[in-house]
Amino acid sequence: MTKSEYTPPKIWKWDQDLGGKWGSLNRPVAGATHDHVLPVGKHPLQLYSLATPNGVKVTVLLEELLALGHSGAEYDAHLIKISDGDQFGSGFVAANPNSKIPALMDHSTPTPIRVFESGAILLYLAEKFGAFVPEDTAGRAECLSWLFWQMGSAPYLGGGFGHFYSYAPEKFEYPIDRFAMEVKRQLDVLDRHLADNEFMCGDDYTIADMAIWPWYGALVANRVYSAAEFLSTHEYTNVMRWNDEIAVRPAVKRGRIVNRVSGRPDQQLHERHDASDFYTRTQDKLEAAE
Ligand SMILES: N[C@@H](CCC(=O)N[C@@H](CS)C(=O)NCC(=O)O)C(=O)O
Repeated sequence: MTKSEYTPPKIWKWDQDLGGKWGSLNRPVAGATHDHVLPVGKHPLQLYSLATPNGVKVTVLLEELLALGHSGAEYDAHLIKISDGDQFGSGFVAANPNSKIPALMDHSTPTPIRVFESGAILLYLAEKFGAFVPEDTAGRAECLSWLFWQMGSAPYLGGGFGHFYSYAPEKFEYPIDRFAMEVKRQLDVLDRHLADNEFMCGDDYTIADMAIWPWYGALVANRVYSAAEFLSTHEYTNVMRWNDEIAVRPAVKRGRIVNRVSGRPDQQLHERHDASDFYTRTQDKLEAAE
């Protein structure tokens, strides 16, 4: 049932503030709005990010690589505040012309390499260190299929369901219904698969889990959009089991607090420049020292 009608004009025109949580931030054009040189820390890898689900994917992988002993995965994680428009600074746009976190610069190569899009960053790092992506053809095909499933599916969860359920200036029945249905279908895809598989690609934890967990794990754990009850996420018992299994990994616990600027102070590490920062520079410690 359509509750309100909108007749689109002949030519769409940009209203500078669409309303809602992100309505005044985005523009219908790309490119930088201001000059800003990105900081560069001491480590080979420089990450420019924020602890949204897309950002967490990368910090979890970096912490997992370090936990495996890959010292070349040491990184500086610089905070990009998207609500302040940091993603439109000239330095960030040079790292990612799409102006979205996360963006990675690899300074370990003769000429620094930029990588943007979280899926591309996961694959780049997994290949660089030969970890968390299967080497055999069949295993690799399965892993990349789920990795790209996430890249194609999560925009329906975030940009579709999450936007209209949480961020839009008003609640509209049609888009909430449409995207709730799609998100429940996606949860069922995951649930059926995880009934027969410990992780997304079988027995081994891979970049496919690292890509999917920050979105769909957070959804069933009610950490995004406060929608667990609305979507009856407790019914997806295999997704819940998989979420719990991943959530307790020490590297995941570290990765998910990097570049986090909300929630409990001890769960916020605004910037990470050294492994010791987890013990000395979380917000609770910084506030106590003031
Ligand atoms: N497909 C991209 C999506 C990245 C993305 O949407 N990032 C959001 C935060 S989760 C962002 O930077 N938004 C800022 C904006 O829209 O201006 C990826 O996976 O890296």
